[in-house]
Amino acid sequence: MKAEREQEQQRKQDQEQQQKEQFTEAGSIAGEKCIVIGSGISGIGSLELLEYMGAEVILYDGKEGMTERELCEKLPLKSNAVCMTGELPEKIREEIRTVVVSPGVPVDIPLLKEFQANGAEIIGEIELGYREEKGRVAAITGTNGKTTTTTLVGEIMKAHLGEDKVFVVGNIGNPYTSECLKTTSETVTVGEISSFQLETISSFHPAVSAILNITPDHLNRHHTMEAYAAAKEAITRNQTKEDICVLNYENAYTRAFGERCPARVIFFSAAKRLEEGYFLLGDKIVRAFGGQEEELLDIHEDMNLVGMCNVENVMAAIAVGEGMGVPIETILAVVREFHAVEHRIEFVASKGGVDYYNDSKGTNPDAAIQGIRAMSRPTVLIGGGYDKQSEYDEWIESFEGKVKWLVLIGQTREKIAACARKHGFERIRFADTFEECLELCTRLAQSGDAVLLSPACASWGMFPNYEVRGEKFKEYVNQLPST
Ligand code: UMA
Repeated sequence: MKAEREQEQQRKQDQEQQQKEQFTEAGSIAGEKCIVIGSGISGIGSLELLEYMGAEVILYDGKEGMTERELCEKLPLKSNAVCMTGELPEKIREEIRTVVVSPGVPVDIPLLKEFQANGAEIIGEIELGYREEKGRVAAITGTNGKTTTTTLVGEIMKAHLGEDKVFVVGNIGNPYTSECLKTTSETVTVGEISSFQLETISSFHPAVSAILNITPDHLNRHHTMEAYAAAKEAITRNQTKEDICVLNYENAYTRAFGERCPARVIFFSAAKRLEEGYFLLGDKIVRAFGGQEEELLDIHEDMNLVGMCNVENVMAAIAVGEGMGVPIETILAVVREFHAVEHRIEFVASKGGVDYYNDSKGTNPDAAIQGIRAMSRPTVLIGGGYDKQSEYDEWIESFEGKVKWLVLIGQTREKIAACARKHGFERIRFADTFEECLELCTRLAQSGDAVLLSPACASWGMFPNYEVRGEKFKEYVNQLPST
């Protein structure tokens, strides 16, 4: 049995090495014509890496109305890439061998299908970066909690190895391709990896992975929950029993996945005493292994983060940290010092007795439920934004008398209002602009209340991303008079 496992692991390692070598060997990518689809930060990172490796790169963007001139303005100074928009010439569609896709580009668009039919390899930016990775990788996915957990794991690894030996990359906003060339056999890369990014990996192989939870999100892109869950589970695709996968015992999808996960599974639970793993017992985070239980932290005294979601994130980060070989004392010291990540249930300021919280990263109903749960005061809630075809019932049900007013903005406002009324919640107001919404919230909130921006929707359509939405919220709050 052990021999079989070793053989299987060896086979996977050889295959991975071969894939890497094929890609980076002199002559394989050097001089080859590659196309990068999407000119956001992933696209530009990929382009720079490919050019560094000697490839001839075409930068393509499918945005309607974008001109080649506008696209060229996005090129890094030294780049020789050719910029293309609109319909691609047939010759290009036929001769390209490697296509690097940005995460925001759906993998089922006709252009990608055509490249594939013509024999091109389609990879994502994460896969491209990984093929140049020289160190160990810890990778975190999940519908919610990714950014907090990834940031915390990054801090834990830095405390253990030193700042310059750790790279925190991925969906968190730092392309892997911008960091991968700096990696060595002594470095660790910590990646926040989204389902979009996992759709286009092939050899990506973390030593420790984590799937924090899987709840409905991005269904406009993945179409079904099964496809969405499968994309997340792909984080373990190349893992073996020598690797670790950290899973949430309290999430139906991740618990079931534990049965078929190719890596050694470490569970965490915020609700159940586990025989093995990390769990919450009263106010204490406890670790159980080999029949021994050990109290690690008190969630009120030793943590600066609010909400049960953050207890889960901390348990996951401890599990990943220990999986990566960091001593528990180092991990706990980092957890004690760690504060909320920007835009994730972030306390902004108290103005006129009203506490303002920025949870702009609450971009789906499940994340927004965590935002409401973390509030301990009557709350004026800002919701609405881009339509990802989410259902809002559970979010509205989680209001449970805590939400005083729901102020709605954006494309989804009518859909959310209809859903709220269906559940008997009538205290709804609409705002046409974000500014109008913020002024309205300030008028509706009384001393002792909280105002929470946790919209359950993406920001697209009103803002370039959730960060800009959160920044605007904070700017507005910070200029309010203190009394
Ligand atoms: N584009 C096309 N064709 C398409 C769709 C888009 O050409 O069919 C072009 C757009 O015109 C645009 C470019 O692609 O020029 C944008 O690419 P992108 O959307 O992949 O954006 P990037 O700037 O490269 O950012 C991406 C991630 N974006 C998405 O997944 C949508 C960032 O995650 C990530 O931080 C970054 O790579 C670095 O890894 C953001 C995000 O919203 C934060 N992620 C989702 C989430 O967290 O819910 C998954």
